[in-house]
Amino acid sequence: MSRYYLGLDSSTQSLSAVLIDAESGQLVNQQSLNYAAELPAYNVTDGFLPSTSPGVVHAPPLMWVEALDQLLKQMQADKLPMNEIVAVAGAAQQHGSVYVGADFEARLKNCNPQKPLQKQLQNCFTRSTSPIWMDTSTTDQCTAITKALGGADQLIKATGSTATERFSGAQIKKFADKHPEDYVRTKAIMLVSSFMASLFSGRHVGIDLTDASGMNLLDIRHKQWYSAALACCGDHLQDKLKPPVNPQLPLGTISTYFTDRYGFNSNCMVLPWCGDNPSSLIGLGLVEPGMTAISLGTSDTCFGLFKDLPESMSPWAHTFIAPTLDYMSLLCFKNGSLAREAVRRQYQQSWEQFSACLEATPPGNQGAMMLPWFDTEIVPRIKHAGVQRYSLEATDIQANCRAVIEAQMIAMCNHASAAGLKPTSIRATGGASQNRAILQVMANVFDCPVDVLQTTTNSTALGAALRAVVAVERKTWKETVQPFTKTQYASQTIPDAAAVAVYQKMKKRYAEREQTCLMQD
Ligand code: XUL
Repeated sequence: MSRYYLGLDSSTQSLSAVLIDAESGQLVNQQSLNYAAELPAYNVTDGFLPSTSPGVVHAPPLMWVEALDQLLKQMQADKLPMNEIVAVAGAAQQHGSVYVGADFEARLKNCNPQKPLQKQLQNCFTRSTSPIWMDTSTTDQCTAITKALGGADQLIKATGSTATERFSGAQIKKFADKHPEDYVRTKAIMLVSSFMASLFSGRHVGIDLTDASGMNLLDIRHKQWYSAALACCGDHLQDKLKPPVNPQLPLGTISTYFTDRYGFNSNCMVLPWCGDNPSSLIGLGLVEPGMTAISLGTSDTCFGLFKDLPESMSPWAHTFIAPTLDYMSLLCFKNGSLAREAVRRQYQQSWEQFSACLEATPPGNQGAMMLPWFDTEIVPRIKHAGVQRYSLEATDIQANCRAVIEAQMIAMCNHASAAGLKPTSIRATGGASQNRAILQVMANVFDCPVDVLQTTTNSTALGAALRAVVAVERKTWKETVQPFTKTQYASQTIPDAAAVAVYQKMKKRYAEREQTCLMQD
């Protein structure tokens, strides 16, 4: 007997669905709908609206609603077993906020299954477009929040991040300050995640803890709203938000709109939706403290699970609450494949030749070192971009290939540890994870084994479906994720003890050199 679970991912550019069978451990179906291509009436490019105001990046919330109707219609047309889905959960792009008036909830409750949802919700928004995570227009609000809450260190300690432009607290403050009347008539403020969960529940549901920790508004130690931050960002904000919800507690059964229109079973459970990064943690199988993912893409990201918050927290990382209710850190390094490609091209090397250079040079690069800032950096924030070489001749092709990889891995390891992560195993994804010479440097620097995951499934949507399995079937995280998160190679890349010792010393030297280049706030 199959047990189907549906996971959705409302991302910046598309809405995706993953249907799994928890009984067989199989992926049953996955599909996706691209907003720009399939909903052209909303006039978005890459999922957001054109704007002439600097830093402003918004998207129309009704587009996410219509995408949901379209995707479910497609699933029904594909004769997927809608009636047998045990539970549905989702995840959404983090930080985006949705503002509705007093009639939103009544309209949701009384939705007519004969008519599309977006037609029934179209006049209930008090802010017609939603600021999303790409918006950087709130620098002034961030300065005000930092000041009001006693400085950057205090804010990081309480909320897990410094005041961040894209985070929802600053976005809400901007709306409350600049459009006070619209703010007053706003009955509810949701994130994209809780907005989508509200549609399924047929009522306004609170923001889940994982996404709430991307707002600069949550006291992450006590897992409740941080009242000083709420007071700074808008009057009576708590009433508009509702208390944050535990991502693993089912919200109830699915609303009749979905049973009547798409054939969902009336017993189908609805779970809160999470932020996409916390969800993808689960979809990549990172369910125990110490498990860490490194994605080697245009930018490199490192995120993983840990139990206890460190006393002093890194100003460059973001700490969120994870779906397991542990903590997760997220670090984004802008100089990712950009820097690797720059070196490879500068020395006219193919990727095979680049790997051969890594293999021909010893760990530690005989004392040579690079600070690999081909562009400005996020982790850490540096005074200015510029590559620096120490005991490293610019003409030495082999040493430069090794230097860029060692610098990236050492920076990642040092900053991950400052953010509370203590990696015990790493799952690598992204283009450069196919290069085993790079993985060997990673294993040696972090002193832990590295796996490469098969990533043919959308890990964010998969993470949501797996969360639903854990919540409903009360199975452990480990046994639930295992059948769905297979590694690509039979063998792991294992650290080499001699190289590990070399890197211990090199990490200290790197940190000292980096320190002299930091931007002073
Ligand atoms: C994380 C972030 C993005 C969004 C979009 O802080 O802003 O990763 O979640 O996917």
